[in-house]
Amino acid sequence: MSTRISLSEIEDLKKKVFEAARDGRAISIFAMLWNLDRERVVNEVLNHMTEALGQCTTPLIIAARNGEEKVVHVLLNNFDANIEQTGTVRFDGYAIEGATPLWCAAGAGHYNIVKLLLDHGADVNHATVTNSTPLRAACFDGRLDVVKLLLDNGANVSIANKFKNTCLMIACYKGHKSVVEVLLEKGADSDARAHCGATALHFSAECGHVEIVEVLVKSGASQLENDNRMTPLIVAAECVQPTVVEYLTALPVCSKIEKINAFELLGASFANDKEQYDMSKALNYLHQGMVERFSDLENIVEKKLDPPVPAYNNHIECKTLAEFNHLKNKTADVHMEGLAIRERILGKDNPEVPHPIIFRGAVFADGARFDRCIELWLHAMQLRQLMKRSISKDLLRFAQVFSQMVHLDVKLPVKSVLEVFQYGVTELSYDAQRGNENPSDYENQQEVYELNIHTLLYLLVIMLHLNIKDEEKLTMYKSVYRLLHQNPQLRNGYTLLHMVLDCATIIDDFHVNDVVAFPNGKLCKLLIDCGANVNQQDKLGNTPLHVIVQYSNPISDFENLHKSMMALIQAGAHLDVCNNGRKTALDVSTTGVADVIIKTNRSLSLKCLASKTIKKKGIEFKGLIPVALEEFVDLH
Ligand SMILES: *[C@@H]1O[C@H](CO)[C@@H](O)[C@H](O)[C@H]1NC(C)=O
Ligand SMILES: *[C@@H]1O[C@H](CO)[C@@H](O)[C@H](O)[C@H]1NC(C)=O
Ligand SMILES: CC(=O)N[C@H]1CO[C@H](CO)[C@@H](O)[C@@H]1O
Repeated sequence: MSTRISLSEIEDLKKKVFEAARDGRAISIFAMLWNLDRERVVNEVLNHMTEALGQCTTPLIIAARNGEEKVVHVLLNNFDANIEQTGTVRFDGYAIEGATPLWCAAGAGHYNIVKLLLDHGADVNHATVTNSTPLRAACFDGRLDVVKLLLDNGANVSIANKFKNTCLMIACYKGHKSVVEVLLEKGADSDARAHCGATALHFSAECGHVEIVEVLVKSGASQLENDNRMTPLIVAAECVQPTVVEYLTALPVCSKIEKINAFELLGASFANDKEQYDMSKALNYLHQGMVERFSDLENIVEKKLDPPVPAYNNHIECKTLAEFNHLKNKTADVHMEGLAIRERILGKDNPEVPHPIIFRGAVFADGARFDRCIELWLHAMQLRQLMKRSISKDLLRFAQVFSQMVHLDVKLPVKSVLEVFQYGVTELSYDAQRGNENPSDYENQQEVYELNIHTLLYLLVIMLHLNIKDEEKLTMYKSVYRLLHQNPQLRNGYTLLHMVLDCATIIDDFHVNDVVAFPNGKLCKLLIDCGANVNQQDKLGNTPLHVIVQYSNPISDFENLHKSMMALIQAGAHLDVCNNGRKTALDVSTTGVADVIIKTNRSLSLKCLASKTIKKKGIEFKGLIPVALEEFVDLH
């Protein structure tokens, strides 16, 4: 049976059926659809994707996601909805692309709907775009009943997501012990490795789920190393998980040296952890480590030390119980002992080494010991850049602490400020490389790149506060030149000069905005002195001069306005460059003050006048004059 229906009625129907499915009104759906043409109308309505709240779903998917069992029932039984449709749904703030109704019901823990879908023949292993199966969704959620149901219906425990992260790993990470047990019974491979080389044991050790660690070990899981050469035991010690360390070190397979390393690393981590700082536990485990070294006087395990690290106050680790007892009362030395131990055991190249160094530095900064803070942060930043890891956050952190120092009138260490700036300039060139190596991540890369450009500008403003000697000035100019040479630009084509002259340039609001403000005439001059191109146009064709003449604070901040404009004009900024809207700087100037400065300084060269006329009259010139001149004419 079918009745005629217009296109606009179909559109209306799509909306109404979707809303009814979302809200669980099964009878309405039946009433709306039952006498319509199946082939033409019903299929179209039920396959229609509706976008709402960051999700993109069909009626069946939204009903499964929301747990509307009756709706699912009607859509499957009465209208034969396509059970393998996929859409985008949100779970825990993440957008999941390519999710089937079954995936949604499993992830949201709607047992009856999972059953219904399976009974109707849903593909139990239909994975999302990132290769997450319905079983993985259920493991994440920790719903044992759903997990069992899926497994009984042929779910494959071995399918990993695109990061090679298995169902077992996610259950271990989230701490769902009974799910872990069932997965193991069904033959999940406990030694499978994720992309980072980690096994299920690493994930449970990291999170301190000691009962799961025990289940895994008893089921025969191996203690493998991840890509950072860390065993699950070392991961537990680094993540400050004492119960896991105690359990794993008590196992007969744990060798003496593994035990020593684990105790020392755990103690060292307790001494410098942001969340779990605990001096008495730190001393307790450091002591255990030392006792272990001397537990067999026939076979004493001596410490083999690396050269001392200057940032750690050149601290030398204690090698005997006597030295340890001497160290015990000197809290500050225990902190440095901890940092030295972590670097020795984990290795300089380990990405986990820097974060406690940063924490310790921050504590020094809070106590106004800026010198120690800077030494530690420089060390952490060096370790990161050595391994070509991003130092974006480190740079910003430095800009913040330097700003705080300027604000508090604490003398800035010239050498360190220049050093940080140089690291920043190098980082910017690495950003460009990273962009080329990984074009699929363009948006994120560009975001970080632009953040780094901003941070470098903050550092430049801070450098203007330095009491700088002549030979250091040369170093500074060279670094600024090296920066300009990379021609850093924002997505809108803004150069450093545009940014320095725009009062809308974003300024970090943690201390930095106490010290940094734009426009900044002094910095404008510095950039120009170091070779900045005063006529470079942004994507809208605006030159730096176009930007500064629109400054809305020309009276109260006359000094910056005037200094900037004079610097631009004296450096040869063409007053008559047109932007994409064919407007010169004078045309877009919003204040009389800027007008006056331009007019009193206007002395158009003959070359400029000629170019203006050529463009105005539309005279042919391409190919008729030297290429260098063509560009010049084009500016006008
Ligand atoms: C389960 O998935 C794994 C990994 O994709 C595959 O190698 C294996 O053949 C699958 N098992 C079955 C029974 O389909
Ligand atoms: C270490 O501190 C304890 C109390 O915390 C104190 O009794 C002891 O005398 C101190 N030892 C040294 C060598 O300062
Ligand atoms: C070169 C030149 O004409 N400079 C003038 C620019 O305008 C300022 C006033 O804003 C004058 O003081 C300069 O002499």
